Amino acid sequence: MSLIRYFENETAKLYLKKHISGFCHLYDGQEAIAAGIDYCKDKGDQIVSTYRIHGFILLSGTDPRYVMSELLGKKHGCSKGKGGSMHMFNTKDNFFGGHGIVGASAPIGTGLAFANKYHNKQNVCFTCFGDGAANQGQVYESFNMAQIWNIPVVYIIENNQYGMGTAIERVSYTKSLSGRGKSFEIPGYSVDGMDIFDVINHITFARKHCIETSSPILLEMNTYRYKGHSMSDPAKYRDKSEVDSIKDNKDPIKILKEHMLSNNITTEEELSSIFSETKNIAKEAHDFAIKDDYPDISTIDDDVYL
Ligand SMILES: Cc1ncc(C[n+]2csc(CCOP(=O)(O)OP(=O)(O)O)c2C)c(N)n1
Ligand SMILES: [Mg+2]
Repeated sequence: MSLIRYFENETAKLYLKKHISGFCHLYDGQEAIAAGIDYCKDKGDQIVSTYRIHGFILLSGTDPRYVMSELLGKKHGCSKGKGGSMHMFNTKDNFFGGHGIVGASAPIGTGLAFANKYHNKQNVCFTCFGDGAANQGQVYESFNMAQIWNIPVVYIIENNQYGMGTAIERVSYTKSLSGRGKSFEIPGYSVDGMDIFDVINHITFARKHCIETSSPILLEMNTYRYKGHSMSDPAKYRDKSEVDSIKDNKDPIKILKEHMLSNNITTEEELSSIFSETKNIAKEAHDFAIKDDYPDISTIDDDVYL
């Protein structure tokens, strides 16, 4: 979680200095979800998500330097500098991106989970999308298919309370999204997405349920994004006091830190060494990406369907 946090700090700096252009959606605040899934996933389980993927691509095992280079459109970027913030993949390690179309991860994840079933693999696909995406039609087409074809897919709604610039109350008839699978009899649970233990407990349970019943399940992770929707969003639709209050009282890193210290699981020294190690990794990624070259012009139509 601290790697993601520091990496996003460096990303924000690089964006503000205009080293990064185009869309850039940060994940700080939501770290416990990517970290919890990463902790619980079994070998062969897949993950697919939206465009808010920096946390997932980092935890997939991709070198943070190559993630940062991708954000800058540089040569060593994990999508060769052509995908940017929204389109990063590590299919070798079962991270399937990285999709700019709101709701698109739902059918893709359902398809990946179908492939697991077809090949008799005891694996699930963790299929993430946002609260805004939860109002998209393709999500419900996916729910129907998943139930009728008994597909072991864990749907994860990252409910960070906002779409692009709209609070969930303004666009969603139901504020709680855990019941969104009800018409398809998909069981749904509401999770404190800021508490890594609640995330881990529910993911563990959901994974087991999927495998044992060969059927879908839905988890609503209640979370919060600290920055604007993307780096170009001044976030005027919410008060700074709201953000500050969540940072003070619900921050996932702070919660874990306090738990570990008060239960003597770790020491201040051990934690500060983890924090300085992850901070350095993020800084190295920053420096590497700045020094990296842009892709050669001759590669402009490589990997592009023409
Ligand atoms: C089909 C489609 N419609 C609209 C957009 C523009 N758009 C990009 S992000 C976004 C909001 C999505 O919010 P949410 O699902 O809550 O995800 P979050 O950004 O909060 O992670 C919208 C409307 C898009 N990319 N795709
Ligand atoms: Mg949202």
